Amino acid sequence: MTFPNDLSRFWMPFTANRDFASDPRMIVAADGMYYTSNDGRRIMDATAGLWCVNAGHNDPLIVEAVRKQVATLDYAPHFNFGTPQAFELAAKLADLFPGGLNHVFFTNSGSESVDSALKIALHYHRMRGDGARTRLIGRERGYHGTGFGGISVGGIARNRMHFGGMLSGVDHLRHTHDPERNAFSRGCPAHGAELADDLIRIAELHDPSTIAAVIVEPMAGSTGVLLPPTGYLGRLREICDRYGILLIFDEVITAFGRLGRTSAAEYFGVRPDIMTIAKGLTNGTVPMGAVIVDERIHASAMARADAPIELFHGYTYSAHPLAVAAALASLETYRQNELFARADALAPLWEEAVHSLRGLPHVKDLRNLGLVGAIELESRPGAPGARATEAMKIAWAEGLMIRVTGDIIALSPPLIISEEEIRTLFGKLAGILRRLA
Ligand code: PXG
Repeated sequence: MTFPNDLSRFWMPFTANRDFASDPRMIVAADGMYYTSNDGRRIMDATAGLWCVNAGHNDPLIVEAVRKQVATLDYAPHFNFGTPQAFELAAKLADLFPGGLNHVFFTNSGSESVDSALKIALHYHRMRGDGARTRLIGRERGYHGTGFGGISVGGIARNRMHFGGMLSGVDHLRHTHDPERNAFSRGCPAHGAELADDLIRIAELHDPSTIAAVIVEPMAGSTGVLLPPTGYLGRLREICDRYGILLIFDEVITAFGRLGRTSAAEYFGVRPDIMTIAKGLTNGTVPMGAVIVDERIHASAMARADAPIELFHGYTYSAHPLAVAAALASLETYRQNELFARADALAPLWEEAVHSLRGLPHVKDLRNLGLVGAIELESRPGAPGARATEAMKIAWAEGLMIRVTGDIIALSPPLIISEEEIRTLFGKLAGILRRLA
């Protein structure tokens, strides 16, 4: 394997580029639960790539589907033309997701899904003659990708602070993290449902009739795994209904089995008006995202359009044939191997394993839900993030890929992980925590 000697040309995303170049972590192959590093080591993937490879790497069904597709139809436009498989995929997704979520708009990433969802929400109100509803509400610590729409409603300061004024008319709910009351909760924390009432404050402040939509991650991932307090999401739904506000669930990481169900909406029994998905849609194999909208939003666009084209929005690669092939095969693999049920069945063992780390050095909080785990560490004085970053580097050296954000280690393995691999993973993590300065 040739090794490039200039690592500065590729400006890496969300990475300490200079630090990486001084000690690169290079991946050259993958299979199932494991990567292969360029020096030939097997690395357990405890993060499903970036929360996307839910069926494990190089799943034979997906590989074969993409291989076949690329040799049959490499690309076709979906502006004014169609491919049968794209309609088939949309119908399958409509069947999979709850209730009235029945119409699918295809994108290429989570970020594009979020921007598309926000635009569809604004369009919906405008077409109904309720065009004063232009405000968008996000939540502190929310992550909705990196487009201008996503960072505007997003609530992670570092992702916003260097990028100017962003969208106007945006406000943010308080986040739900409350370690004083909820540290070391198993599953969803007991305290904090009342934080949903922050939407009442915001609605009354701005006049509810100016608010188009609220977007939240049902389980916040990127910020370091913050679980919704029991009852919180249902309460948010009720308040949205009271004020005529659309509720958008950003399910980019929660859809496709992460919580042991097809979606977090299904897991929590709360139905949004719009859902954004990506990642697990194609098992990470080919970039793809989608927005799934409620029946009445689609029907309204079709009935009230002011031009033959109902929505002036789309991407060159919306429903790209390779992505569609990868998505259809991913759904088939999830179904054949009953992977969502598998995640659900493993969740109790996973929870035990996560909480077995309690009492180890630096461990400030442990959180879990479905096949998601988070280990929050005490920060080193004056050096936030340094301790978890060191844990990530040691883990890599010991054959383990973990994800860190600030001083939180986030775990989200492929849903094919075995009980033995869960034990190995947490055994290694315990060793790393014991040695960490
Ligand atoms: N919404 C949510 C909820 C996400 O988690 C996006 C949108 C954006 O998706 P794209 O495909 O544009 O990246 C995401 C992405 C992490 C991590 O470490 C999470 C994401 C991406 C990279 C890292 O938690 N989520």
